Amino acid sequence: MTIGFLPQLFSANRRGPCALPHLLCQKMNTTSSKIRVDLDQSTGVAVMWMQSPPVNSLNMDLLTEFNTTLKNLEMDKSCRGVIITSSLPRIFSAGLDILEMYQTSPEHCGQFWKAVQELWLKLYGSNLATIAAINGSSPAGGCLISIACDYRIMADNPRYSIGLNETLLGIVAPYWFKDTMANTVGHRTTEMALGLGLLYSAPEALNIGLVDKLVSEDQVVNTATHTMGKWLAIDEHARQVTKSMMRKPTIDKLLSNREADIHNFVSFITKDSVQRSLGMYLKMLKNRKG
Ligand code: CO8
Repeated sequence: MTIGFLPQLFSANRRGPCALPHLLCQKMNTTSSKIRVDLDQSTGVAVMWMQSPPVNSLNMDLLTEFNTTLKNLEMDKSCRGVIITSSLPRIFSAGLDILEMYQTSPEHCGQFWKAVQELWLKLYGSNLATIAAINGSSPAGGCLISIACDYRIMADNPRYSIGLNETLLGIVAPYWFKDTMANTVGHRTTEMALGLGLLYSAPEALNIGLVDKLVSEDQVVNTATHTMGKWLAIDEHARQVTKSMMRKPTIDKLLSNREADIHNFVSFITKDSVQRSLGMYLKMLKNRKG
């Protein structure tokens, strides 16, 4: 992971004029094995490309790199906004990697859940302006990443879907998934969406406000970059305080309850009945192929 050098490189000119040679100042491309970052220093906008084939499922490695990347960008004062997208065709993210929760030890499940919490806490509470450029399907944890951002732009393709479909796997979205969804689309829509495990097509997602804009597939990242300009035109302090005012109560609920949430997750996910459901779901995914 090479992003780690960014803060040192840019620390001398945080939010100030660039003292480095012109070309070096304008664009920084950094690549770890699962995330590529393109930071345009002239605009302060970074694009985080998830690149973990086949489906960007959030396993320990991707979660860890995601969290480190976001932390480094957050500390890098030359960065003011982040666009999150996928470099894989047709998939934004398949959500949490089910194999991390299936037939693994309670200790492993606990560490995994802590990393999932960390991702949400960092992203939902980020001081940066954040936009999800959803260029493919985005179930469950993929949807969580999207709704944790400030704004969502999705590819206008009815084959792509987005939603919190946990109940379809026989599992229950935790309260902070539910709260993030309710903060986005309202209580009643969330109740139906979670209860039925609904995955919305892109046009349906726009209709209920789960995403904010649909554009053609090849324009998703460009439009996100253009839209980011609007967010960055707002006074930074005013934007950050407003965001915190809207999100802090939801974040505080988990922060004051993190260990209990991990404990609840581990005791739920390791139940025999839940493990059976996950096993059946994995089998269904494999059979669907044939
Ligand atoms: N985890 C692990 N493996 C996965 C996942 C996943 N989430 N999604 C897909 N895969 C695997 C498939 O099994 C397949 O493996 P293999 O090649 O070995 O057969 C491979 O990835 C490719 O998958 P597909 O062939 O299905 O690829 P497609 O391009 O046809 O479809 C989709 C891509 C639409 C993403 C499809 O794979 C899909 O629907 N995946 C399942 C998505 C899903 O339901 N995710 C939910 C994960 S749970 C979660 O995020 C929140 C959990 C909260 C827990 C709370 C508990 C208290």
